[in-house]
Amino acid sequence: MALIYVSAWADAEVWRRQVTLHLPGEELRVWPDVGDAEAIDVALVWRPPFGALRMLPRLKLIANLGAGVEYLLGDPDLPKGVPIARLVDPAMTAQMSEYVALGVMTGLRKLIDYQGFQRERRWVEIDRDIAPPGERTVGVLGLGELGRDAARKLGALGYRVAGWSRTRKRLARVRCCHGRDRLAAFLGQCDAVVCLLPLTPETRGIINRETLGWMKPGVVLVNAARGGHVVDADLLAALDEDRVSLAFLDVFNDEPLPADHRYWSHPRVVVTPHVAALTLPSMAGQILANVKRLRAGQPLLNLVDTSQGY
Ligand code: NDP
Ligand code: OXD
Repeated sequence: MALIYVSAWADAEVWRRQVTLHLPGEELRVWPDVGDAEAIDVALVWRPPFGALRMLPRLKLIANLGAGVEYLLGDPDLPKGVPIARLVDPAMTAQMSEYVALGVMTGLRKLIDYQGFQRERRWVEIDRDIAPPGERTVGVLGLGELGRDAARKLGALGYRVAGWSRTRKRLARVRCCHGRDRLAAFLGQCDAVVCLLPLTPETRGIINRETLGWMKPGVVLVNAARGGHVVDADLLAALDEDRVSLAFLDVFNDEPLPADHRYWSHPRVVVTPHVAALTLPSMAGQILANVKRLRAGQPLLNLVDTSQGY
C-alpha cells in the first residue's frame, strides 16, 4: 500500500522525511504523480484540488494536514464513506491560545491607541479607570480542541470567561452555554469575543449586522477561525461607527487579502496572514499515528463528523 501527499502548501520533501521517520518502509507519492492509483490507501491532504481524491479508488483514510475541513468537505467529488481525520495537536493548540491572548490583550489594553500616541511622541494615559481583568468578560465562540484551551488560558490571565458551543459543555471556571437561542445573551456580556468555530453552513456569516448589534459597544473581536464567519461589510460598518473597538483578524473571506481591501488600512483592524496556528512538520507524528492505527486495524483518532461538517 502507499500514501499520497496532495497539497501545494508545504514542500512535499518535508513530509517525505516525516513519513520515513514515523513510517519506515512506507511509500509516499506526491500528487499529481499518482502511479498505480489502486495501491494508494491513505491521502495526506491540505486543500487538495477538487476531484483529486476521486481518482483514488482504494482510499481508506483521508488525513487533513490542518484542523479545519470546510474546504475538503466542499469538494463535490469527495469520495463518500472514506474516514477523514483532522489535525489535533497540542503544539497547534498552544499556538492558537497564544494568538488569541495576543489579540484579546491588544484590544482590551488599547495597544493600538498607545502605538498611535508613541508615533506622535505623546504621553497620553487613556483608560485611567480601566477595570481589572476579573471584571471583564472574554467570550469564546466554539469550545472544541482550540476554544477549550484558549478559554482555560484566558481564565488563567484573570479574565472572566464565557464559552458558546453547539452542544452542552461543562468546563471549570468557564460559563458555558450552547445553542443559537443563547447567542444574543452570550454576546451581550462580552468585552471581547473570540471566534474559534469551524466553518459550516450553520456558522457561515455568524458575525453579521445582527450579532454585532448584540455585542457591547466597543467590543474587541478576535477572529482566528475562518474569514467566512464574518460578513465583512457589517464588521467594517461596526468598526467605522466605533461599535467594535478592534478587529484582530487572522482569516479572511479572500486569502491572500486583496491589496485594496479596507481591512489593510483601517486604524481599528490588525491583519495577520492566516498564521495563528500553523501546521508544523513536527506535528506529523500525530497524523501518521493514524496511519499506523489503520494498518493495525485500530480505531482512528480525531475523525471528522461529516454530517456536522467538523
Ligand atoms: P473543533 O471541531 O474541535 O471544535 C469546534 C467547536 O465549535 C465545538 O465546540 C463545537 O461545538 C462548536 N460549534 C460547531 N458548530 C457550532 C454551531 N453551529 N454553534 C455553536 N457551536 C458550534 O475545532 P477546533 O477547535 O479544532 O478548530 C476550530 C477552527 O479553528 C477550525 O475549524 C479552523 O477553521 C480554525 N483554525 C484556524 C487556524 C488558523 O491558523 N487561523 C488554525 C487551526 C484551526 P460542540 O463542542 O458542541 O461540538
Ligand atoms: C487549519 C488552519 O485549519 O491552519 O489548520 O487554518
